[in-house]
Amino acid sequence: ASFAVALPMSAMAQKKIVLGFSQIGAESEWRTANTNSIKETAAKEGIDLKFSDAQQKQENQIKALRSFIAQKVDVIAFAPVVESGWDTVLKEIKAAKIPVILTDRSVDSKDTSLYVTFMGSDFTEEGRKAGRWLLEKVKNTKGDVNVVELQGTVGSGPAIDRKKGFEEIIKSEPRIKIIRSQTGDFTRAKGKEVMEAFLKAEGKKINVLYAHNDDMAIGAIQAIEEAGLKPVKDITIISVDAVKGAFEAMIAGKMDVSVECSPLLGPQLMAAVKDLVAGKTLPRRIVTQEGIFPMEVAAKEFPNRKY
Ligand code: GYE
Repeated sequence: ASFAVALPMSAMAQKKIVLGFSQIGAESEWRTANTNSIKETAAKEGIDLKFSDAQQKQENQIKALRSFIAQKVDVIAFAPVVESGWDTVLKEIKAAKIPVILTDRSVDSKDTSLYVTFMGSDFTEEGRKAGRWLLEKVKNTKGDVNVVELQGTVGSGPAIDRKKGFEEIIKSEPRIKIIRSQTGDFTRAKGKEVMEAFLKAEGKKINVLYAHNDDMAIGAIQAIEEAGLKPVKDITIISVDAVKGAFEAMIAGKMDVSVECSPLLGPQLMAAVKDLVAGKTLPRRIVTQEGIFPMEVAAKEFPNRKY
């Protein structure tokens, strides 16, 4: 008879929260660290994670979200690859009464009741940090400062905002001009390819590379070296993310600076999921705390880096 009581109780205690998570893909070092953070924390916190990788395609994400509705998960979280085009599926999720947490990137939906919170970085501020670093760098120099820009995925929050924040700051110094700007889709291969085209078109006119992430910057550094030029010395390299690859490049003297964007969202996400299931109210916006790392501090900071 004692079993009859013990079994249902332990079964209840073991009822795990089910979280459906739709990830963008595996396009960068940042993304891999983000995925690892989410998987590790879910396991540690005893959350049953249904993880789906969309390979940088919105249509795959929408399919994954619909399958989470069909599976009746407790909470849905996702990192939207682009900002637009989510209203229909978000309305379906709302009708199924499943709460939604946006992680990393946001959506442009006018109806903000379609999600509970947006958790991630302030990409505009990251762009401003990159711009302020450049202003400081050129303040005692003369002549044109020709910048080429490698943008992230077209239509994505970080690409739109990192461009906007950077431009907002550099417009106070008319010598700084963006002479070419194109997407490298946040990948090394594309970053290298587009930088090769920039070099072919503009050659030695290029003074600065502003890349929206480290992977594209690292690809571009290869292109610069293959063209017989020296990164840092001939072309100033400014990037965003501050992943290990960027620290290695800075320590090797090949990158000037990387603005930090933390991918370690797992702990905050799992805490938010638990709070939601416990009926607590979440803040509408949860911002990640971040810094900026110039090459002078890279060797000292490297041992403290977790991604
Ligand atoms: O900067 C880039 C990644 O959305 C903040 O996506 C993220 C960006 C990150 O591919 O490396």
